[in-house]
Amino acid sequence: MIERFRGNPIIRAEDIPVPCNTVFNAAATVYKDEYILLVRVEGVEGKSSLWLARSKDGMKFEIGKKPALSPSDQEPFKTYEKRGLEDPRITKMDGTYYIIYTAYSHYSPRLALAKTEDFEKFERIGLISEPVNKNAVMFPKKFNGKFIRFDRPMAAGIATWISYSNDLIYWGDSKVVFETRQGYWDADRIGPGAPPIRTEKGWLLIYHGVKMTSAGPIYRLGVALLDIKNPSRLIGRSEEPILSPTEYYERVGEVPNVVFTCGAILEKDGELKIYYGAADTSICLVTAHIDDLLSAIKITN
Ligand code: BMA
Repeated sequence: MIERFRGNPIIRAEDIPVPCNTVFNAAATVYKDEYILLVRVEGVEGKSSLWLARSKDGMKFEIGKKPALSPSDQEPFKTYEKRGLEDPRITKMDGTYYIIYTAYSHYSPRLALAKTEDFEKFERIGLISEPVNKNAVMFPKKFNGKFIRFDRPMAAGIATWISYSNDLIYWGDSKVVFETRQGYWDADRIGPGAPPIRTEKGWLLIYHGVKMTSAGPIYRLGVALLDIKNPSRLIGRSEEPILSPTEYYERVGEVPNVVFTCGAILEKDGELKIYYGAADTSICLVTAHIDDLLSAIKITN
């Protein structure tokens, strides 16, 4: 169902114009006639910042000359971004591109939100959760006047939660949407991956699942389907992963056995380009037809 791009990895540390440790976990979107990735680059010292990569075909990317977003020197962000910015996700709504990322500090990770309209100027909106929270994805539309996000408060990392907001700053009415499954590839931890994609059958969410082994965690990707009108209702999810670390570049690297997505782009013909971090070391691409992903869903609700 999934086809790996033959030219993987599409972005490596050597492609960044300054010395860095790794490059991985990128947000993905389309702006004007370009594919845009917002790439997590971990510097040699160990802190991450977010860099822009642009492409005409979604496969060959050009990296910017400097980071688009790096740890802020302005409060209140300064305190909470001291250890870097990680794992961004982009959601487009009414001409604005919202970027949720993980703000990292000695207080542990929390969620932060920024926006841009042109990928030139970026503006921070707020710190939108307490620690520990990660992996937030925003829906590309409002529901009954409210913004919706999924996220993964730590609480052992066992569940995807939904929260609502009127103004993007204050979020609440939080509850669990779905959780880890014993005996499965997503038994020990889960987290939202790419922002939800609208389909005829419901909202398709690509998420990561972790299974612990005696040699450490294995990160895989799977899909979940949520009710189109009420995304807090899970319709079903894939029994099997859609992507597992099997290639050398997914098995070996900074963190072995990891495929981890923060962004996917749906083409007009139904092909989905899924960008993912491989072994926390490079950025790779797979494609899948949206109908095949939908047919992998086992309806449980
Ligand atoms: C998660 C996040 C990701 C990372 C993954 C695998 O907890 O920190 O940034 O890709 O672990 O190491």
